[in-house]
Amino acid sequence: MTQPNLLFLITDQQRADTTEPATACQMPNVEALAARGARFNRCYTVNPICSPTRASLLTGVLPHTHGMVDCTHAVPEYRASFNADLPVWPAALQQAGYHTGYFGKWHVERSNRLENFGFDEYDVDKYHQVLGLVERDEQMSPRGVVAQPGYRDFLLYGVVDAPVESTAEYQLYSRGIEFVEQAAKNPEQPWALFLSTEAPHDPYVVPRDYFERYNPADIPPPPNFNDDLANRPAIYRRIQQVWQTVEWDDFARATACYYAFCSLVDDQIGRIVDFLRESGQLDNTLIVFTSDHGDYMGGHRLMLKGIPAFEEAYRVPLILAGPGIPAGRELDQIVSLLDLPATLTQLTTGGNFAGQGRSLGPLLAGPTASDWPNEAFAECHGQRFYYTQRVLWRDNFKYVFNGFDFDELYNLAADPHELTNLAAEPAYQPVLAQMAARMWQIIRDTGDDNLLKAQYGMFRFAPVGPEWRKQND
Ligand SMILES: [Ca+2]
Repeated sequence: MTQPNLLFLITDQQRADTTEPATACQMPNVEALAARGARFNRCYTVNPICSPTRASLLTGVLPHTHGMVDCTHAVPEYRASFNADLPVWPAALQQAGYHTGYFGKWHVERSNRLENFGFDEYDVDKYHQVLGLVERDEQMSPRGVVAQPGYRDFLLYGVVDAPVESTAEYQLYSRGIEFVEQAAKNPEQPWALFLSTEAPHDPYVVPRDYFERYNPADIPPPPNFNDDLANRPAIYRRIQQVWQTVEWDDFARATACYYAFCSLVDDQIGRIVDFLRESGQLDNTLIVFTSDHGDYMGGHRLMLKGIPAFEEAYRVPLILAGPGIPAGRELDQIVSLLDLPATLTQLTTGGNFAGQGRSLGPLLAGPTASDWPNEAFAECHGQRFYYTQRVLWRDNFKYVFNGFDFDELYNLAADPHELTNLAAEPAYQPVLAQMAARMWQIIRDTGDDNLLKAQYGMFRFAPVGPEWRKQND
């Protein structure tokens, strides 16, 4: 038996609950993967937007370490610049003898020369659009746009009369099937294939037969749709203003299109899994399904993602199936996308990949791993506009350090929809101090000097400072 193949499937902007049993979103092929593998119910991204997360997935280090702290296409180099000297785990697979391919959305760095990152074959231009404000001239009905004076209309969703075969997602997966078909001719060499769809990123534009799988009238508003964001940073309310004129029925149509977009991707996943089965490769292929960040989709009366640090944007799907993965396993421990490089290097080549993440091996191996550090950490450096934000999840608590406003603290067990900010509650000051102290420890351990050295008189507003642990141990 050769080393297992790796099929790494990543979508863009897909929140975790679209793949969970309670959802109205239909992804039966992903559900089947979860049934014969493991689903992580609390996997967090390291950043709520594309490039910082994607560069962390490649390098296994936090955005401040790899330098791509904002989106490749949206900001000048001085604002976000990838450190190309860092080791990347696909290169470790290639060096271990894997035949490697990457197709679809990249957005890790600006060279788009993937031969420099361990890929034998790639195409990162053909299967996605240029992001930002997308203008499309097809006829759409229905079609949803958000209009504001002096801004170009923002296309949110649309339904087109076009066959699935015309979509970028269908074509991307056809390319992927070609790759594994070729690879099957050389069964002695393992392969690693990365397929990266732009779907279900906005605008949620879908063929009509997918839209018709959903009835917008059946989609209820999320429990936090009416959150007025009181006692949260003022910028959250300012962003919420963008959506004030959008009524729930429009959110519901957007949600139907979003779910339809997820279902369209799911059909493609079914195609490649069927091909692996027919070509006798399925049993020796580790399949990973995940996404780079989520989408509010009406949560907190927001859409898209960005500086608000709520679960809708940060919790992502993570499903693994194949060799070394126990079947039907549901894991509730807190894990991070930062854990994937070490995990997948270990599960494929058996080797180690150094980085700032952990291997999920101990969680996958045993029924319980009581010494698992049940925490995740994320950092946000803004999105076009500058902000400084750090997010720490530890057991039931979530702490958000906001360099631009006051902090947030949530008890996710008691308040899963994040309606009550506990940061100013006297009873929670010890928890707040512990969370802030742990944040500083991670900042220290990962060399985030920009924050660690911010001890000048103007910056001293965290609940406790970076020296607190030293002074209190
Ligand atoms: Ca993205």
